[in-house]
Amino acid sequence: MARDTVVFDLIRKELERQRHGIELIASENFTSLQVMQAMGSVMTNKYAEGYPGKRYYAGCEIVDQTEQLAIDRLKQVFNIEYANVQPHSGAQANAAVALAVLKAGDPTLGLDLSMGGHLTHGAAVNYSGKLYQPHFYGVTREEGLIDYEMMAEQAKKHRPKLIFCGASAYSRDWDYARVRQIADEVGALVMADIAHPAGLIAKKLLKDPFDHCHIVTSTTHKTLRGPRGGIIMMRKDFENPFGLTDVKGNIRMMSNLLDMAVFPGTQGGPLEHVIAAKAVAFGEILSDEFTQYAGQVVKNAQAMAAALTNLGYQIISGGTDNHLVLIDLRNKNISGKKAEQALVLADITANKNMVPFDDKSAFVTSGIRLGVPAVTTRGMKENDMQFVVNCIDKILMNADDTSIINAVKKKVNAFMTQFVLYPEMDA
Ligand code: DSN
Repeated sequence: MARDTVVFDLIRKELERQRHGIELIASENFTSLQVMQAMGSVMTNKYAEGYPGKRYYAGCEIVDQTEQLAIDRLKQVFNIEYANVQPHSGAQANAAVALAVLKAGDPTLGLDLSMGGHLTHGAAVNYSGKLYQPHFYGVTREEGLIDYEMMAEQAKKHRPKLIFCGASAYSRDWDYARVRQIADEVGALVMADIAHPAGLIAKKLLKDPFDHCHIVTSTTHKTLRGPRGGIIMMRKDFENPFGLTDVKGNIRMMSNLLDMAVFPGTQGGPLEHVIAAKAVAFGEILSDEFTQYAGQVVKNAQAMAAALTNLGYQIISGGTDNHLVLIDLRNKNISGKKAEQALVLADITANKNMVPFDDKSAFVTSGIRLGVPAVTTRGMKENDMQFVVNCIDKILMNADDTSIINAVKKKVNAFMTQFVLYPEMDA
């Protein structure tokens, strides 16, 4: 077969883009080379419907071992008793949980998307908003903190079967004990979606959701720095407090219900090449090097928040406990859309984001979300955050000035040469 130069040329260009730019999308990161090597391996050739030791295809002896290794390592990472590593993504993990614990039309309660919530926690355009009956809580107008009073009121009013906690644009930690208390009062299960802060939770830099939440889901490619994918976890695999049943009406352990909801419930053959890469990433997370990395992520986010605040930027909730900040740009007279577009011209990648009580649409927005997991992987430390913030400020204050944007872009590209990315790979 002739080499597909068209596709590989695009891959080379993407490598160059990643090398030259400052990556501040809070949900992105750079995996290790060995994670990508596992992903780009012969494991992609294998069909393996089922689970280790219980497959519908022959020849699964080796993929059984990599999948079991991924499960065992993930259990060690979070000190848990149940893990399913097959979900293709965070959305797939959440769909499987919903299928396992909800019936069509059941009420749910989650953080409103416009307040920093996740699409799969009940948004009207998502399956979670179409198949179930979603209700929402938000953040407080004054502090920008999760409004647990509202959560409790909504729970009493709508009696959800499942309460989601977790966010995609929230810079503070969660009171999981409070969420569980609210859920217990109305007979709901709690699912924490830790896709964003999972790597920090793994290293005990944030509160542990497993003590209070029945089920925990995550992606594997954000702060966990693994391949793109999803996971479902529980600290104990026997909890089924509400006697949930399988399709035949049999009460089953929650672990069985979740496994069945992933396969055959919502997925067919697992991506064994991605699962092998997850195993590699989970092994990396167990290392001291990752402990240092996670600590540096928090330090960098706090340094970035301080530098932004010094320049008059309004950070929702006034600061950060995790890896990101959400900035309300209204006092700077620039929309999130315009900010995103101007920054990318200078090779700084970030995403526009609605802020709580936003008066602009999701396509325009008043805010921008900045995250540091990727630049921390590149090797940036606290003192580098001032340079990054100065570049952002220069762009946002001169968003229509092409010559200033070009000058900043040159500085950005020169700055990034010191943070080598994938030196083993050809340009
Ligand atoms: N869309 C992902 C994010 O950027 O946060 C997950 O919600």
